[in-house]
Amino acid sequence: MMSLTKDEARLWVLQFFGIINLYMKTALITGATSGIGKSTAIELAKHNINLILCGRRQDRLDTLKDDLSKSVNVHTLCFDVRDRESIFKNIESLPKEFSAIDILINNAGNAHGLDPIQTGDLDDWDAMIDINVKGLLYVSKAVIPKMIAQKSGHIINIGSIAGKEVYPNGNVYCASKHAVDAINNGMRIDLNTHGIRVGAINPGLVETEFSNVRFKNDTERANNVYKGYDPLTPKDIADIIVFVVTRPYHVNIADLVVFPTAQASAYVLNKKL
Ligand code: NDP
Ligand code: 8X3
Repeated sequence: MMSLTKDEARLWVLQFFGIINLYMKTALITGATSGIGKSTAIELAKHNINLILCGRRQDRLDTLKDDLSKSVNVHTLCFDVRDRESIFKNIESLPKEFSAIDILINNAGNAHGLDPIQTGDLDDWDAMIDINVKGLLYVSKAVIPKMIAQKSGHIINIGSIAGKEVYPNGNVYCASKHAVDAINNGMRIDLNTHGIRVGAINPGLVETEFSNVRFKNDTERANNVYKGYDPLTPKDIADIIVFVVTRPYHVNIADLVVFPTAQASAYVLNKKL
């Protein structure tokens, strides 16, 4: 028989009778299958926040759902953020208990390639603009009307130091994250009168699958990115997200840059190799 801790059992009883659900918030996280998004799901679950986990890899969503359902209600949505029809269809047909979204974490995204502008790959450029910029906009467009109707909500956009500075060969990835920076500021202004909080977290180097994607599964090159210093971990960012979403309603953390201690800017890194 499945064994539950005393706290898990108490939570289960409250959820079963629908008591606690009235007070529990729900967060939708894009890119929950890996790295920062996955860690954020794990940390938010520890704070009794129900979860809508999104990504393209259903097997990973299922495994995470199995783990986290022990403590909170979890629903999964499998879509590509480039597919706007699928996004709207999935978000509009959420089961009733997940339809009020209190927190949106716009996290899905990646870099594709690291090449000078003159030799950059057009497919990589399309991927970065379509996923990091247009994908974030589509998901936001599907969720914001719900938040406006509720007269509350909290949107956290995962930007990057690449959205504050441009580094060699970062051209289009940096452009996509500069766009996220502008969208974050624009959203906060436009949603101001609706009582919706909007803020960005802009990490420096975090060890995730990010570099594997950027270097198209060249594992050695990807691993080298994180050698010779202590990079941030996905949990470091997830802990900050927990801090941001647990501030009292009158506090909105609008824009935050977070580096590992060894990093001083997008391209100043104290590596000891
Ligand atoms: P990972 O590669 O570990 O995770 C990326 C996540 O995005 C995955 O869950 C992936 O899910 C999802 N994703 C990617 N493309 C799509 C798509 N087309 N449709 C739906 N989901 C997609 O990287 P990180 O955790 O590091 O990245 C998360 C965010 O943090 C990104 O926005 C990244 O730019 C940003 N960031 C990362 C930093 C770092 O150093 N790692 C630093 C600064 C910012 P799936 O493949 O299942 O769809
Ligand atoms: C990810 C961090 O420095 O590779 O956004 O752009 S960096």
